[in-house]
Amino acid sequence: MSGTTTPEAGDLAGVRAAVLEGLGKDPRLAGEVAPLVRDFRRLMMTYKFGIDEVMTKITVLRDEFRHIHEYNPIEHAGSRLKSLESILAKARRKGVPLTPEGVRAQMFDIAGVRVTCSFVSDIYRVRDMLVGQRDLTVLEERDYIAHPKGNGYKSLHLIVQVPVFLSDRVEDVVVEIQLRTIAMDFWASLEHKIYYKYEREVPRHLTDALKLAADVAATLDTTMERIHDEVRDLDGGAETGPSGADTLATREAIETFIRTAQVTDEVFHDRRRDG
Ligand code: 0O2
Repeated sequence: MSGTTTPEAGDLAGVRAAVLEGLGKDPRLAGEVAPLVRDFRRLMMTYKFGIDEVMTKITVLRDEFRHIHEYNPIEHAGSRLKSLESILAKARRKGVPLTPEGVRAQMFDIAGVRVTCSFVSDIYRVRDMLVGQRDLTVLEERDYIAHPKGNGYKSLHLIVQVPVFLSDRVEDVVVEIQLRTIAMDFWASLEHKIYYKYEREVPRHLTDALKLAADVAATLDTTMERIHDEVRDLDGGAETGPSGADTLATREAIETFIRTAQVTDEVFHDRRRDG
């Protein structure tokens, strides 16, 4: 979720330039652009309100957890509104009509909210709390944790719809919520930077290394959650401390993590050396 901006209220020139760019800079279309610019600005504003609605929900959950419970599943929450330039570029790439209606009907990641959690189980916990809210409708769920992408990408994506109450109407706004662990987020940020640095043509040894790093990140997630569970059980008042099975499971998780990290490091160096 980078390279994105919120259009400023007075930034008409920027919006106009982006729309013209999206229309292929055809000077004959210049006269027709003004109403489109106005419609796009309005569209972007409603997406921003959609983000505000979802962020309020996340903030409420986070603050409530902070005050009432001893543990908070939400580490960090952020948002971004895709820039008009990115929207038009993606619309062109995917053959989406360059109209507010076309964009609204076929692009679901214009408004984005990202929630970072400590553990995988927290992701599903936050998901359940969100989808249980009656004014939030889930249109689609993409579970890239249960089914990671080929490059190693993991996250849980929810495409949701929230009502936004405007002065003269209620508009249902689509927002993409991405839920990740810290390790998944670390991986995705680096992969995203590399992807754009190489303009989508990433050298093979780097895609291989990223795939291996995704495995390490996944085992780190498992190990950290295992350790956390064992300590939580201890805090839960178990007088005898963690059971033998708990301790064994934690030890096995740590050993798996160390093995995965070692193998990954060796494979990465071998592949780099072999070109
Ligand atoms: P940015 O800069 O984050 O906004 P689709 O054609 O609908 O199947 P689409 O539209 O890519 O595919 O949807 P998907 O898979 O849900 O991806 C939407 C967003 O998820 C992306 O937005 C990224 O934020 C994130 N994402 C998905 N796949 C990857 C990946 O392989 N690596 C990383 N780092 N992020 C990913 P944008 O617009 O690509 O980027």
